[in-house]
This record gives sequence, C-alpha cells and structure tokens, in this order.
Amino acid sequence: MPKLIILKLGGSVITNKKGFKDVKINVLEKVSAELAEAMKIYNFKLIIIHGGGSFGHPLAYKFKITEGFKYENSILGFSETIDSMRELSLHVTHVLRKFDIPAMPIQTSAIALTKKDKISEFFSDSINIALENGLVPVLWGDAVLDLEKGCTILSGDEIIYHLSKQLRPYKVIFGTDVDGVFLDFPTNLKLVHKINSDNLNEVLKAIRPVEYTDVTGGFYRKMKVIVDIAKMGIKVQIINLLKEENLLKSISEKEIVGTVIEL
Ligand code: IP8
Repeated sequence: MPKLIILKLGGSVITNKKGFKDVKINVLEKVSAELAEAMKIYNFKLIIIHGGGSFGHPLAYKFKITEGFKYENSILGFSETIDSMRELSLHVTHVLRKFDIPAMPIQTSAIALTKKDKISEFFSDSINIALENGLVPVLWGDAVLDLEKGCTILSGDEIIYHLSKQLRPYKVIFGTDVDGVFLDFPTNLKLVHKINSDNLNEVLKAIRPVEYTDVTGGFYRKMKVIVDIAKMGIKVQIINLLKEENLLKSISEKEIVGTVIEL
C-alpha cells in the first residue's frame, strides 16, 4: 500500500494575506512542480488541504461567521465566504492540473457539519474513493453549517486533525512561509529541528499566541492541533514552502528540513 501524505498549503503562503483575494500563482506553480516531480519518483497517495488566506479570513471576519447566523447579513455573508473559498480552490486545482496532478476539489462545506465548532458529520467516502482512483482530493478551510449556531468556520487544520484520525496518514506536512518552529519568535534565530516528548513543554512555553486577522486562531492554535496529530503516532513536519526543494526533501526524507514533530 502506498503511503498516504496529507499536505497543508497555508493560506498565508498561497495568498497575500495583506491583500484581498490575492492569490500567489507563482507559489502554487512552485509547489505543483515539486509535487509533480516527487510523484514521478516516489509512490504515495496525497490529500491537499488549503487554508483561507485573503479569500477566507477577511470575509469570515467581516460577516462574523464564527458567531453563527446572528446578524441581518449573516446568511448572505456565509454564501459569499463559501464562494470566495471556491474561487481560491479553483486556482489551486487549476495550477495542480497544469502540472498533470489529477486534483479533485471536494468542497468542505458540502461534506462537513459542525456542532459548536466541532466536526459532527464528515462524509469522507468521496475522499477514500477518490484516493483509490488515483485522484488527489483537495479540500479547504471553509464556512460550514453548524447544528447549534447555524454556521461557523472550520479551519484546514481541524480538517487535517479529523482526517488524520480517520485515515492515519504516514505523514502530515504543514507548508508555511516560515522555516519551522522557533523558540525565540519573532527574532527567529533558534529553529527547533525536532520536537519530541523531551522538549515539547519547553517549545510550547516559548510559543506565545500572536494576534492578527486570523479567525481560526494563529500559530499557537495550529501548534496544539499539530501536537494532537503527533500524539496519534503520526509524523508531522512544518516546512517553508517558499524555499527551493523543501517539499521534495520532506517527501523523499533524504534531508531533514523545517521542524519534525514525533511524539
Ligand atoms: O486558513 C479558514 O481556514 P484556515 C477558512 O485553514 C476561512 O484557518 C473561510 C476563513
């Protein structure tokens, strides 16, 4: 059985988060080229999850999607946020296909329901069958229906946590625009190459919550999800997608890049 890899394309690496609906096609092309090369050499199955970046977060914030259907413009805002994420995913799958990667977009809001922000239903059969047929399922952080408050935002990281529980991938790669986990953010001189049970607490203490327009919680929250995935015995790696061949090195495991978390 080929190994399953789940790859997160962070919203801040594939879009310009300071803009609005500003996609970085050159980054998508670079990622796709490395993936295509890796797929020629190695035998693995792949699921891609991308974040919201400047297509998701500004709208989620504007319409207060995490508060549910509470305001006059909530329902229209929910609709607009979903469509905006579809626009971004169209860019992603379009570029992947340019590099002959058979991407299949699977709209998260069509297969997932939450209850008080936690996934309560997740129809993953389409993902499994797509994988069996050699497709690369592409999902994304999305505005979803919530059984308690009407709607909320389901982050790409939560989707990855859920899929990791269900599918037990060999590895989860978090593609970001930073080199990994630093002990001295924001100076970023002390990169942690490996996190295990010996240094986990020291690392968690060093990472303070950062504030920016990210409705799903920033880096500290991401780190908690990463630790939860690693605790399942799954290898997690955080890499800088912008650096040449990092993705290829992470897939081939010929050279360690970024931060590897194994608990
Ligand atoms: O960027 C959030 O997904 P994330 C998606 O993975 C939206 O946290 C719509 C803001």
